[in-house]
Amino acid sequence: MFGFFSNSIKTIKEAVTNTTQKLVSSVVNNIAEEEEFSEFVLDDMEDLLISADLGVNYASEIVDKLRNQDKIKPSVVKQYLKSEFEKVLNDAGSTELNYKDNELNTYFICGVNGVGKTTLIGKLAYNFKSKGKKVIVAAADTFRAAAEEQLDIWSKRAGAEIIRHDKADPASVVFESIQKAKNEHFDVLLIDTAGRLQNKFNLMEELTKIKTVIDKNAPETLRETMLVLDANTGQNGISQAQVFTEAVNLTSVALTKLDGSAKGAIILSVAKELKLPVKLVGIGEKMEDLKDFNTKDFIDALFE
Ligand SMILES: Nc1nc2c(ncn2[C@@H]2O[C@H](COP(=O)(O)OP(=O)(O)OP(=O)(O)O)[C@@H](O)[C@H]2O)c(=O)[nH]1
Ligand SMILES: [Mg+2]
Repeated sequence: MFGFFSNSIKTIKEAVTNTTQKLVSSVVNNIAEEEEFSEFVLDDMEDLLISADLGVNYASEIVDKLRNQDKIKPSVVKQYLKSEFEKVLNDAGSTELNYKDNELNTYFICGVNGVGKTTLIGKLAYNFKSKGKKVIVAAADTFRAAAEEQLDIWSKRAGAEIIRHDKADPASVVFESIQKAKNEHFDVLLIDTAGRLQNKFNLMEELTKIKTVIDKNAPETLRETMLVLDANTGQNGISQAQVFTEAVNLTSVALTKLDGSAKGAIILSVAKELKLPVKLVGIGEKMEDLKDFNTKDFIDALFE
């Protein structure tokens, strides 16, 4: 286990309290005392899962497995959901953040506007720095001046270096950052990108250009192409992800704003629909509020 990002005093259990309520407690409370999985009970269960943001397809798949079988009774619905969710998360692949010692490790971070990309980069920079790593951030969101300023503040706070050129071409900022990171033997390069372009086509074109620069100049250093999703967007996040997958080859997801969200079921949808593991979770606005995602801890937190 990489184990870099577990310093926060807040726990995963606190962060998923509302999700637990919606996704597990409400189903168990409404279903567990029924005699059998009648059509009526199954419909009820499906509605509850959908309203917990599990996604229509996945909710109906779960319910279909319970139809016309006599082995599983409503009294064991909690255990059933637990093993179902565990399997889906395990099938999506390792949740460990890729990292190699004594090499440059590049993290390409993308996502739509406001999801928490720059904050995540600040948190990553801080966490890597506090483990003694040499960190540089590339301000490849040159779309709005305030974005670079914001990243500058985060990187100073974390003690990381930054490459920024107001209004420059994002791909050229990334190129320069890669050269510096390689020449000066940095351990970590974090690439912040724009979310707010006039339209999706422009954004995807820009990300594709950045990806090409990485592929040409430092393919062996790319550890994660990570999509940042805001937990509160729920199922909307899944369609966002599909667009990004077409532009860049995503390897993992960071889920932000899980604190207080009741839509943590998105983690299961990401695993199920996109076959991508969630590797990091944001549980607040502070530098320490970042956690490694771990399937066992998440399942334990959901099911006590
Ligand atoms: N509660 C909470 N707030 C968060 C978390 N992560 C980010 N935020 C807040 O979300 C807002 C947007 O964060 P940014 O990091 O600026 O998002 P961004 O994706 O870089 O946005 P653009 O650059 O506009 O695309 C800020 O107010 C952050 O403080 C989190 O894990 N929990
Ligand atoms: Mg930003």
